[in-house]
Amino acid sequence: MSERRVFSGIQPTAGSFQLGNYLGAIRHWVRLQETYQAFYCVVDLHSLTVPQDPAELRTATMTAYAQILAAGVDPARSVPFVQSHVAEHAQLTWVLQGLTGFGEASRMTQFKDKSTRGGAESASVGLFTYPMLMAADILLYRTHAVPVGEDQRQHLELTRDLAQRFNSRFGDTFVVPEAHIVKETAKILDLQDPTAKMSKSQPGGCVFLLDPPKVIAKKIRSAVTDSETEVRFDPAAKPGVSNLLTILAALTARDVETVAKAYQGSGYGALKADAADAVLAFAEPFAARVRELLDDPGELARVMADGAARAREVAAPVLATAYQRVGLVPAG
Ligand code: AQP
Repeated sequence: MSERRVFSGIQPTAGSFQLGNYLGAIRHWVRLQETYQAFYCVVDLHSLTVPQDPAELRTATMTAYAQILAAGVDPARSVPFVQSHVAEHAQLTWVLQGLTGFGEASRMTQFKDKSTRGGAESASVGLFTYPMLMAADILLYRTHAVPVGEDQRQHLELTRDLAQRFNSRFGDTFVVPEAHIVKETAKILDLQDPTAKMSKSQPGGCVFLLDPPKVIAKKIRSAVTDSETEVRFDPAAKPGVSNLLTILAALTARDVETVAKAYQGSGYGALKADAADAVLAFAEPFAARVRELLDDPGELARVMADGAARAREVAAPVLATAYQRVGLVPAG
């Protein structure tokens, strides 16, 4: 097994992962566990940066964990765990907050977007310090590569800056991680507004993988395209059609140009129908596997606890080193 490590996380805030989460991130998690020491995390603490119903959050966390396993993350090949089970994440965050400039954090576009959506005054301080928690997640595992979608690139840059800053002030402690962004699927677009990324907070144009098959198929069949009829991969001029081609190509393991050629002369209807079929061919067995895992909560909790214990084995000594280097006196 390689000494190189990969880390990534996903929020449990919706009842179901959306297609962008799967294509942009989790699919790559599954692949990378074959060649890296892999740590994958349901980042429940990140979800607390916006209001949550406690019972819903508990259910969403169990469901998110089941979805990671159902997607192919294998506890025998990787370490899947829940962020709040490893207290070191919150502890290192505090140290990193002390190293982050207020102006630097203010430039994070995700904070600007999310805080303006609900009114800047009502945005939590947690939403502001979200990227430092993400940096702590990654740095605790001395991570080399972080598979994420394009929307996380800026947070990754901040993580790299914080690692370098810490290392140069206090001595070499953290690995400076690289973003692992697979260009083709880095930004799956909203089906109703193909200028925006697919996102659970815009449910109209978002495919939730655990939704009933009919709902999924209908959303894809009614995807916004354009007033032409020619199927062509041209993200700038034809974002809706190109998005459908990207989805279909990724799910059928083909090159996007090859897929586009197959629809020359056949119009948008056939493309939409095949994209819907491809999504369902993944989503239906995925949902069945999620249900199976959730039907045995005792076993799921056991796997979770095992993941947390293995994560802590790596995170605890890294946190202890960081605490010691910044001058905190050890407890005993
Ligand atoms: N549309 C997308 N295309 C490609 N990758 C995406 N990711 C999210 N949306 C897309 C990637 O999924 C991983 C998990 O992201 P997250 O935990 O930040 O999920 P999220 O932000 O809760 O997902 P949403 O739907 O995007 O939520 P909101 O509406 O809150 O913004 C990450 O690697 C992310 O890049």
